[in-house]
Amino acid sequence: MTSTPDLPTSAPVDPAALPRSRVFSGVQPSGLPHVGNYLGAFRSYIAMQEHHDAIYCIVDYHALTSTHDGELIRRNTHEMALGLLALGLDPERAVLFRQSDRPEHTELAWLLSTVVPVAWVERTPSFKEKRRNQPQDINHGLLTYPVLQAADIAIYHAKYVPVGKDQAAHLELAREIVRAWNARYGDYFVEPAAVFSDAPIVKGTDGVNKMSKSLGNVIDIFAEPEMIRRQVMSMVTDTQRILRTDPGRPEVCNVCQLHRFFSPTEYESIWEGERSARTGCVDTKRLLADRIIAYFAEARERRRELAARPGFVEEVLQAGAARLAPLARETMAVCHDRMGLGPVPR
Ligand code: AQP
Repeated sequence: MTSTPDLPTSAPVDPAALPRSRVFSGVQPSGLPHVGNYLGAFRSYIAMQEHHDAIYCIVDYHALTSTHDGELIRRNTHEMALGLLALGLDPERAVLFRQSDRPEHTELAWLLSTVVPVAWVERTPSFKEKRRNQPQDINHGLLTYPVLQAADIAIYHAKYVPVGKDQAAHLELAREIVRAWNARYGDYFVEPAAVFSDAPIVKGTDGVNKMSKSLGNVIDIFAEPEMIRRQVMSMVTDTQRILRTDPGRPEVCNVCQLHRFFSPTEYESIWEGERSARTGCVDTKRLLADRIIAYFAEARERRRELAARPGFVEEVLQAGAARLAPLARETMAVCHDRMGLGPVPR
């Protein structure tokens, strides 16, 4: 049955406060996990597995729209899964799987695409952005990416989708798509709602753009501490603070913003140090690097332990896909029935 979620789609939501429901989200193996992924989405994945029926997916079909090195996609898929498990995703409580292990997603995407006017996908901000960022490779997959994303969510009737704010337009489109299908073939799919964290868009080290694997402006979670330090020290701060004695503006400084999450009990005094010029940008960055390294130290250790267990990640991914088989097949059977695929019923 369709249910219209009563969630605001712009405010951060406490996952524990939502009624128990099905949750789905996916991450592209187009690179390695970064702080933007973590603050914008992965924290919510982990929080939501406690109170919801959660399904998380490494969306390798999606990654093919921008990464064409097969070996790299396979390696990143493994790394992304390993990273999520190290960060606390518990395969006993949540399902973790690889998208291409459930090819029903692509079939459903095709079925859904037949209710989607081309104009809907042409106007998505992500497609326009890709047109700008990779003009040499505007493949058809980029255009239909949001339809596959709608299928990923709809196939399991997920109601809540923890994502960063960059995904807001895709989620709106997913709602429109299932509404259009339901209007044509009868109420069946759930209209999903985005769930945003209190860090819905984390800026990258350039201080301007969203932290993004493809822009290379990331702070990695699992890199060696020295690399994390280098990434943090390269961050652009308040561009109007030229001299060490100039007062800083924490509200516009990305380093200060990240301290809100990595120095939660102290960030106000850190901000005050910036405002009064008691501290300089370099001090504040050094401290942030220490905090980020310490924050993820346990996960880094856990990643090392899990990586040493041969076959572990693959077992988790395959078991996850197997658990979802009945659900995916049932959805496809209903779609076939309603859309007129297969033999005439006796
Ligand atoms: N900077 C960010 N701030 C908040 N949330 C973010 N997410 C990604 N970057 C930020 C969220 O992380 C989840 C997984 O993202 P993804 O890897 O599947 O896709 P993406 O949003 O396209 O991430 P990237 O790093 O920008 O990848 P590329 O460069 O390959 O396109 C999503 O919920 C996303 O919102």
